[in-house]
Amino acid sequence: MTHLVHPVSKGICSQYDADRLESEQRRTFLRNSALFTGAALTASAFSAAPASAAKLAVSQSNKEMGREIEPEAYGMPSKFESHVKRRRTDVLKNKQHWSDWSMTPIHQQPGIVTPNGLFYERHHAGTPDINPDEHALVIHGMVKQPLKFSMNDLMRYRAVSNFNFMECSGNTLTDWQQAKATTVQQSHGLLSCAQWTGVPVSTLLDEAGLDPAAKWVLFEGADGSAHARSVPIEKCMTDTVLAYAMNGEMLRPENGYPLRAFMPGWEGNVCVKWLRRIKVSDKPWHLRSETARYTDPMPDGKWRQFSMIMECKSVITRPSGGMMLQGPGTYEIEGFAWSGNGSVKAVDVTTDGGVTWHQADLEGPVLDRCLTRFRHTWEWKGGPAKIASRAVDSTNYVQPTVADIAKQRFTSGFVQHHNGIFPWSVSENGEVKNAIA
Ligand SMILES: Nc1nc2c(c(=O)[nH]1)N[C@H]1C(S)=C(S)[C@@H](COP(=O)(O)O)O[C@H]1N2
Ligand SMILES: [Mo]
Repeated sequence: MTHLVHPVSKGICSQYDADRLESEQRRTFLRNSALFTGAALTASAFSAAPASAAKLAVSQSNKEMGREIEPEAYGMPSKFESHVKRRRTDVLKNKQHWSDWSMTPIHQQPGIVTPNGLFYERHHAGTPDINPDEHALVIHGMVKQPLKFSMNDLMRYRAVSNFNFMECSGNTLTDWQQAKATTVQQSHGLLSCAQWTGVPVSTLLDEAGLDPAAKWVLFEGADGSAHARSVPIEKCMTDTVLAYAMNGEMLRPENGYPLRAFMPGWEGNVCVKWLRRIKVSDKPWHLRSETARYTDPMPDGKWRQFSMIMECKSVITRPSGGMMLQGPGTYEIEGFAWSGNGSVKAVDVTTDGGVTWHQADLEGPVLDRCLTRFRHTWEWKGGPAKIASRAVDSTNYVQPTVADIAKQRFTSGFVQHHNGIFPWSVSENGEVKNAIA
């Protein structure tokens, strides 16, 4: 008989989770209660323990009053989940606290929504603390009537709410030619997904009255870097939102409170935080962030500018780097797929290094320019294996390998827009490692 092992039999989140294993001792009671739940939920496919072993003693918490409630506080996650947090990369060493990346633990995220406290962060000059009562947004340049809005003004307009991923164009950039990141949080954690609420910028541009010659729009932030980007007018008139809320609450200061630009499917860098100014023009500005940075080197020595779209990509989040498989048996391979050009049409999974591919199941909802979960059940026989996923989007674009990308553009050094297929190796003893090269 195959030795069946399933995540729910050893811990609620993941039996492979290194962070969780570290502090396993403290959590014996949690594991015991999970054992029962797991067996009950998955009895047919993954019996965790025979019914006789699941005899449930009355727990101590049944015999006493619980902790006093805090009826008027902001709710926080369980103290037993404190290992689930954003992290810096281990690959790049950083000695200051103003410009950095703070990465989402995507391997610990069930469903498609990233909680606000775990949403990735990228700052160029720290976080300003802006009082919304004093904040103003100005629209000027090639418009009939320049306009100035307070936050109260903005919140009187009809808002939209959409689920969309956001990804930094630098996501995965440490791992083009060599395996550097040890976990999927480090290799793919500049990626998150939220329901964004705000006012379509087209509403405000229409009100200001666009000059017929208008072609580009500047978005500028109120932070110490005065971060700014030029965006084509078409993107503004179709789906750009001036977001003030995500996942049902106002933005956190770190994500741009009280107002940011959000451009579905485009690189995080154009989603200017702490937005204070929108200027309309007939040409782009060619700012530092559009010449020295956020451009892509091409083989002919030229640099590609304004490569805003985050193309179709996917990654297996479980099992992934740093995890351990606990012996041969049935494993649920899962991960995320997404595309800045539309929705995810299909995801294939290989467990033999790309010799054969199997179509994975997509977990609903499958939304436009949104994280989409995929799942594939795998019988691990115990030998060395190489697992990877490959996504196809609604335009029929197929996620490329790094070798495919290298045929079109430069891929060594800290180059952006790495959407290549990302393999993990599984060794005979169950250790999972980055296998990009
Ligand atoms: N004003 C301002 N906007 C900004 C940035 C910044 O440093 N300042 N960083 C950009 C980058 S590179 C990214 S990837 C996203 C990150 O947004 P987040 O921190 O909410 O995840 O914001 C963009 N907008
Ligand atoms: Mo970014």
